[in-house]
Amino acid sequence: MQKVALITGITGQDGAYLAEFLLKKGYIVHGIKRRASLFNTDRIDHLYQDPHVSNRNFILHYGDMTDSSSLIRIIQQVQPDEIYNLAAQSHVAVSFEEPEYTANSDALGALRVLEAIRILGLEKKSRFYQASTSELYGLVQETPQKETTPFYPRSPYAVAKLYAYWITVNYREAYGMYACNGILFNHESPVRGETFVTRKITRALARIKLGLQDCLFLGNMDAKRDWGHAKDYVEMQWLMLQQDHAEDFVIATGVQYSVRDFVDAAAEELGIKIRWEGSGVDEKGYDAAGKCIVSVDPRYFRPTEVETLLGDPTKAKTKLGWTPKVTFKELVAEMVREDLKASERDDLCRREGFKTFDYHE
Ligand code: NDP
Ligand code: GDR
Repeated sequence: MQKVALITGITGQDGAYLAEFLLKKGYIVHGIKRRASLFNTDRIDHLYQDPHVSNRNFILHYGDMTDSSSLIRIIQQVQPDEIYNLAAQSHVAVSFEEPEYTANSDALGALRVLEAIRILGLEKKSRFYQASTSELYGLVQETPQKETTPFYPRSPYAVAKLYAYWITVNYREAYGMYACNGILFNHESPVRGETFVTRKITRALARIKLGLQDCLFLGNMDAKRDWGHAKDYVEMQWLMLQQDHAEDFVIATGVQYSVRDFVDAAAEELGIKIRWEGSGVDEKGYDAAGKCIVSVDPRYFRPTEVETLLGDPTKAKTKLGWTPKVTFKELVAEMVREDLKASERDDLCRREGFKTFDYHE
């Protein structure tokens, strides 16, 4: 029997990698996408199957994490063996602008899926994965952070995810459901959203290299993160649902870099050497010709910042056989390579007289 998986957030970075991974494993993959006024399926277009074809193994449904009725309907129809709850308003800075919506989709959204499983009597059939986050550690209480490290969330996003974390634990304990949290540290890829810092850097530097953009504006250059590759991390999401008992796991590389280190690494891939001057709000980066190509803009500072995160993946290594395959340098190189290709296309358009849009966020 083919296994059936349901992925919320299938149009996102992880959703796309996970869908591809599960299809390769022979799963029938269902995904929930929300209605948008433009197509929002760029990341999964290569997996698309015409709805008029029979025996499809990749099927999309309209739904929303804020709409219980859609979630119950889809789960009833799909009868999934595994549910991966990846959908979320996932941008930490945006969560300060939209705290209520973030709580609704990220905290109550998880509850709605768990309740749907319970209401439909699927507690023993549908295994549940919750996309938990290193942001739970926020103002860190211990370094490196592991499964037992106390949480101290520092944003509406992290507080919403804290609820989702504990409601997952509670449904596991209260109803005997196979429900687990993957506490994933930052993971990136060429399809990372353009407003997360890594992709913002690789995209902007590639555009600067080709003369499509003058300067990259960033916030806190001293923030440190434990960055891995999304492709590696989705495999762990699947493995967590293949165990005898549901447990929560930290997934991280155990290596930490600053935002400035990331800029330097991306610049190096492009053959740009940056000379740094100043600090804090006055920090600037100059290229060999003395042109300012990186500048701090306080608009990107967060009301409460998470300064440093470093994961200890020992439990995942021991129990899941976790070894991250992609190094930091390889991750940066892949992201730069893909953004350079996209910038070359934009450059071609520009030279042919078409205007390309330079959106700073
Ligand atoms: P993305 O932001 O790339 O994707 C989020 C997905 O959720 C998109 O498909 C988005 O749809 C969907 N979504 C957002 N709001 C709703 C809603 N109300 N109803 C239905 N769908 C919705 O995130 P990632 O792929 O990077 O992350 C996946 C999950 O893992 C998220 O929950 C994130 O918080 C968590 N996480 C991510 C980490 C990372 O470093 N990437 C680390 C730790 C946790 P649309 O495409 O229409 O916007
Ligand atoms: P994060 O990722 O907040 O860790 O959340 P992000 O890439 O947004 O920020 C990382 C760090 O870089 C600093 N920073 C900037 N960030 C952005 N976005 N834009 C900037 O210009 C900028 N300049 C500096 C930030 O202040 C921060 O310290 C991601 C998301 O994927 C979450 O959903 C996930 O839960 C966590 O990772 C783990």
